[in-house]
Amino acid sequence: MSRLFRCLLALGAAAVLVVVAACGGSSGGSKVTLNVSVSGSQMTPSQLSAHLNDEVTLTFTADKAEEIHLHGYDYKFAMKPGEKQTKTFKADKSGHFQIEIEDTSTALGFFDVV
Ligand SMILES: [Cu+2]
Repeated sequence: MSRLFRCLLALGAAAVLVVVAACGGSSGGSKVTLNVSVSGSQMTPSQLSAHLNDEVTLTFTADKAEEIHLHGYDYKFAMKPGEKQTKTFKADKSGHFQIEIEDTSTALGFFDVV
């Protein structure tokens, strides 16, 4: 293998790394809309996700009067049957956060920020 060829290979690998880093950096900061419905102990969809620094608009509807708690961000949604509750926030904490019906500690699903 010639020195020139090895050098070109190294440059190619470096270029790939730069592109990957650029894509990773631009994945946050988008607007993400999550519409979630809760029926009994079922949340649909049950797995929510966003990228770090996305602007998330999270809207819940529920079939009962209950408090829905998003752990980690510690947001509480006071639900009434059929009424929407919305919160818009910046996903500035990464992690795997549980969503539950607070009064009964019923696990509904997760909000992942990656
Ligand atoms: Cu809770």
